[in-house]
Amino acid sequence: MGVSSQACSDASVAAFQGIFKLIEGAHRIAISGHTAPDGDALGCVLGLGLAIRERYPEKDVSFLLADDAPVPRILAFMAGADELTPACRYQGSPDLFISVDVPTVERLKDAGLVLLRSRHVACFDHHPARQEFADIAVRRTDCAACGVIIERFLAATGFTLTSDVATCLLCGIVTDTGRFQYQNADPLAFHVASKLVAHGAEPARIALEVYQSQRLEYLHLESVVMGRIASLAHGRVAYSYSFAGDLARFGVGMDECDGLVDVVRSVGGVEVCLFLKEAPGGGEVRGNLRSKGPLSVSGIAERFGGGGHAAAAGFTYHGTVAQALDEILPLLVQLVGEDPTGVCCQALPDGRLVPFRSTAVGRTSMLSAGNTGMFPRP
Ligand SMILES: [Mn+2]
Repeated sequence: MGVSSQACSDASVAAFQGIFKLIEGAHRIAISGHTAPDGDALGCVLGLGLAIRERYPEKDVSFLLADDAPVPRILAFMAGADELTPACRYQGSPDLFISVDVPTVERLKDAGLVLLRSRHVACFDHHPARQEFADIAVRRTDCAACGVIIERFLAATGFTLTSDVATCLLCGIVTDTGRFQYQNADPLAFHVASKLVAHGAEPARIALEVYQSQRLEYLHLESVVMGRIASLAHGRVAYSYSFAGDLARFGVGMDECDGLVDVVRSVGGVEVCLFLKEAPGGGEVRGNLRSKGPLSVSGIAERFGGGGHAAAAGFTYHGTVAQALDEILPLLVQLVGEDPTGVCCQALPDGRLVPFRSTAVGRTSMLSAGNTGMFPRP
């Protein structure tokens, strides 16, 4: 049995047909992805939305943004991106609201209010959810990207894949698999990507726009984040961070910083890593967790009210970067199976937050010469 037939021969088919009927029966349709949208969220809003418009030009299809914020610069190349509207400015009450790449209503932010005004709600997603919020949901945590699910849906229900639709969906798959480098890059992800390229998706354009179009200011911020990378638990845990002042100094927005966790992830020998970015004004810190192997970081994200996948999860922490490190570093050390007792961080005079292990008699630096940022082996 081929990859494509496998993926269509399950319970999703009934849900696909159910959502297809909802689309056919709706005149006004609104589609939204999650807050702080990434390539998969926006690629699915636009890919699905453009496909519906192509097939049903008479329907009124709106592309919504969960936040009242501009479209991330590196994702604005996708067809239809200029029509994305902040949900808070959308006044309609749709016949159908379609949520893509969103595990909880909270992650829909302002679009959650549009959902409440909608007659029917459909959901396509690949995140685990605590509670289902749609009339019909296709939730496939085994899929690398929501873009994979949307392509399966369009193929199963007879939609035309234009090159614009294909590029949007491929952008979701490329970004959610880290350019097919993460553990989720499975045969189905490659199969669907191959199909999308056959339908006119442009991988080189996606690579150019998303990965080769950084602003110099962003790269300078990245160099600061690189300079702060510290490791502990014998190099198996790594972290770095940016302060609100860094973003202000370099003129970089929060939405530009999604790739910074990959800089921390790239350190050899690291099994799990953390990147923290302080929101403007302080008091709130966004955390990104990654696992490079079999360990799951989603449980730690959930402890702080967030969530995600085993290999990639996020959360929002209320407090300072240093407080967040003090709470989360012991959990990461424990996750890799080492002793988390007394693990915390210490601010050096230059502002760097280095790993530390406090003892009963007081704080003892673990930063001995030749062992910078790493706990000595017992
Ligand atoms: Mn996704």
